[in-house]
Amino acid sequence: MRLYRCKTPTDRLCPCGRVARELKVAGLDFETDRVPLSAKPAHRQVIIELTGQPKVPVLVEDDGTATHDSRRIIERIRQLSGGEGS
Ligand SMILES: N[C@@H](CCC(=O)N[C@@H](CS)C(=O)NCC(=O)O)C(=O)O
Repeated sequence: MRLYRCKTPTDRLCPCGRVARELKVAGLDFETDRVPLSAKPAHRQVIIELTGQPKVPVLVEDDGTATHDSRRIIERIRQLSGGEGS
């Protein structure tokens, strides 16, 4: 799976980092794609195409399922890792 996230260089400061931490704790393999700021919508075209909105984090599973909003992504990670909500 692939995590689209912002350029904040730590996992401690923002929703993207929160999701990255959760993926690591769950032990799920993922690739990271850091996207530029959404101030220029063209920079987030791939995100808009995937989710209809410009914000990251966005998690794309291997079957193409895309989830946005960190709270929803964290619920999904817990389902995928067999935890709460599965
Ligand atoms: N409620 C959203 C907030 C997402 C959010 O604000 N993401 C930031 C990056 S951490 C963003 O895309 N900001 C706009 C930008 O980077 O231009 C969530 O929890 O996922």
